[in-house]
Amino acid sequence: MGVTVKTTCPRDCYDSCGMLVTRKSDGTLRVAGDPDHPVARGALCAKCGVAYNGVFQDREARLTTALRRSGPKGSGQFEATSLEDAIDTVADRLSGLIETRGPADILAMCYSGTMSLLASGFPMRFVNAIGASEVDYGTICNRSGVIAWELLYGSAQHGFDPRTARDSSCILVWGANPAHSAPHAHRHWLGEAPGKVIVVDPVRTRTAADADLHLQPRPGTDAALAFGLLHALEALGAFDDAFIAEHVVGADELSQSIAAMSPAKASVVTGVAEADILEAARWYAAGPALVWCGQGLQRQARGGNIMRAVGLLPALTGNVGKPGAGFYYLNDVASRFGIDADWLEGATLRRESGRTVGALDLATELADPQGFGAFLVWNTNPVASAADSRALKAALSRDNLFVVSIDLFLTDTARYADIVLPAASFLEFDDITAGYFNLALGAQSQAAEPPGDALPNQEIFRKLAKAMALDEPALFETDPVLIEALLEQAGYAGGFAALREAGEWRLGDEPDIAFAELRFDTPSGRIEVASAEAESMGLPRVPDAGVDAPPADGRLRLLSPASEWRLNDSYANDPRLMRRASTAEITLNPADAGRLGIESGQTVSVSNALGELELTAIVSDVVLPGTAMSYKGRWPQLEPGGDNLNLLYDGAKNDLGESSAVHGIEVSVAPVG
Ligand SMILES: Nc1nc2c(c(=O)[nH]1)N[C@H]1C(S)=C(S)[C@@H](COP(=O)(O)OP(=O)(O)OC[C@H]3O[C@@H](n4cnc5c(=O)[nH]c(N)nc54)[C@H](O)[C@@H]3O)O[C@H]1N2
Ligand SMILES: Nc1nc2c(c(=O)[nH]1)N[C@H]1C(S)=C(S)[C@@H](COP(=O)(O)OP(=O)(O)OC[C@H]3O[C@@H](n4cnc5c(=O)[nH]c(N)nc54)[C@H](O)[C@@H]3O)O[C@H]1N2
Ligand SMILES: [Mo]
Repeated sequence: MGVTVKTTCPRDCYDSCGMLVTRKSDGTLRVAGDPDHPVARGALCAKCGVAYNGVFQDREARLTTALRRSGPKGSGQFEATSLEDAIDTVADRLSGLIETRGPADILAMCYSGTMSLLASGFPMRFVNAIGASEVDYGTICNRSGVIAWELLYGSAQHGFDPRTARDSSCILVWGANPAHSAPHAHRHWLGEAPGKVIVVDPVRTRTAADADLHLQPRPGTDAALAFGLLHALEALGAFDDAFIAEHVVGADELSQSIAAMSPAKASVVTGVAEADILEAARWYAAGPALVWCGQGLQRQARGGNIMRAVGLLPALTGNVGKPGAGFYYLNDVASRFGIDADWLEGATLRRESGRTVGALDLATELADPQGFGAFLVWNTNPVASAADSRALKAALSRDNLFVVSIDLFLTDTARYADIVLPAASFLEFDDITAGYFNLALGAQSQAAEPPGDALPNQEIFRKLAKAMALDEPALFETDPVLIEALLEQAGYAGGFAALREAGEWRLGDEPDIAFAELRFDTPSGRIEVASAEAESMGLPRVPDAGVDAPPADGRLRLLSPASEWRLNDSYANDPRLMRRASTAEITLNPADAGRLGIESGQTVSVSNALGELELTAIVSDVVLPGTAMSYKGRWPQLEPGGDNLNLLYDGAKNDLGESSAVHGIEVSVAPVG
């Protein structure tokens, strides 16, 4: 065994685990959880443990050279080419478009592949400097939740410090499934929290099964549940009138809707037993109490309103600004440490505004023959993850669209590229991680050389800038210079050498209390449960208790949440994980399965106006009647029919921020044969 380095997982995950990476005598790496890391505690989650020791190190699966398309788009026919030639081709094409049609003709898209600071932030300097158009990637994930919490509290990214759970008597987990999406937080943080755990989820997830109380509403009915809880909390005397008077704007405008939604009525509307609503209210009322609002929750047709309704609980009960109280949606950890993201991303380099395109409009936008001339995509695989995947494939096939994909693997998106550039994995370069749950910066330390010609995103963009003869010095700053500058912004003594040694740096020894000063970055400086800003956006001033109608005509509401065996669509090509989740499944309630004549293990057709998929049925009462579930994250090219379930999502947006409503799609299910 050779040297061991400490590094940190940069995936799009709440956990941000510390890892130990040891080089074995055969040159391969052993990647394991760091026993000294407070989150990892010596273990990786199953998916990362397998993939980092598997497909991430598999030279056959990894891209090791640049590729130039040699067959029709989507055919997967490429020839290897030198990195220099490939970069020159891209540079010529982009420079030509900038000259003839302007930089807005180039559409850039990136998201969550590697989220460490340089790998995700530095490429934006290039995008800003050339003035390209951008995909607003948040629209595919959490944009409306972000806006909802901003309307209320002035920030969506200033959640509670997880360490404050020790002071809390109740944690309300609403529409999140950490058993899948944050396995370490589920096992250790939630598992060891002294308070009661309540989970609100239409699915009896493992998180829900492990909780003290599971409220199981019909999908899209959460706002009524929130108002029912508020009604019960008021009746218990749990509203904090002094807090409301001083720190909340517009509480009186909610009185009628709260009064109208008795727990008995909420029970009828949501399907949750009245006694459970009352029990949940008592536990939350005991306080101090925390609310963790999942990101999946906003992906409902009225997800923005739901978020705003759930956000009323801390405000009206005064569960803000003190130990053990608060809400969490996301934490902008980098800014909590004083890191200047605008500097890293080169915001001031932008001279031309470019266009912003919603992720759900991607297929439509790229299909337009008069539209974009180039599509530059890295750190994301939209053919697997975005809406209307068949239309997107057709749009990417357009003759006069030049597509460049940068990835570790030949993804479904890369298959439509004219030029594919090979990216290094996080194990192959230094960086800094700043997750979105725990308040810590982590060292991402290089443990191996990238295979072949693969390079970190930031180096690829430096080469591209050079080939395009751009002269902005900020485009060429080196990784060591950037890393030291970021640590200096954060005030970390000792620089990267010290962080590499320590593995991570927590924000203080005691929990950081969010909003301790009770000042909010809203127009009024207070919590705005009634919001003029919302009104100016064409939204109701206050959230309401409205719910979605259940699907008609025997159709089922299809939820597609995070899988235990995938990280978004990453790892879908790992052979061992493919065996763990070999066929795409759909879970159906016994009542629906009985009505449709379906048994567990049977192949079923799942369809709507967009098309049809064949999936394997699992019959289980973990889902409610009228609801079906199939996990996201499969690679279309590895499925028998060549599609994953985003074939069935037309890109319908929810009520706030042009954001995803993917958990609102409806399908018909029938036995095959
Ligand atoms: N049906 C359905 N669809 C969904 C969702 C859902 O709930 N249901 N959820 C949505 C959500 S929340 C999200 S965030 C999106 C995420 O969707 P994606 O952004 O597509 O998913 P990821 O797996 O995070 O990232 C993808 C790609 O980044 C590549 N990558 C990893 N590291 C690097 C690197 O260092 N450099 C480069 N260049 N590439 C790298 C990976 O190989 C992978 O191909 O999916 C959305 N799609
Ligand atoms: N293993 C794994 N971890 C991941 C990811 C992954 O793909 N796999 N993805 C990462 C990303 S990008 C994100 S955004 C997060 C997402 O992780 P989470 O925030 O946990 O979100 P989801 O998995 O989309 O959905 C969470 C839960 O919301 C429930 N839900 C759906 N509709 C409703 C509703 O109407 N009401 C209520 N109350 N609940 C509802 C679903 O049943 C699901 O159990 O996870 C991250 N972590
Ligand atoms: Mo996401």
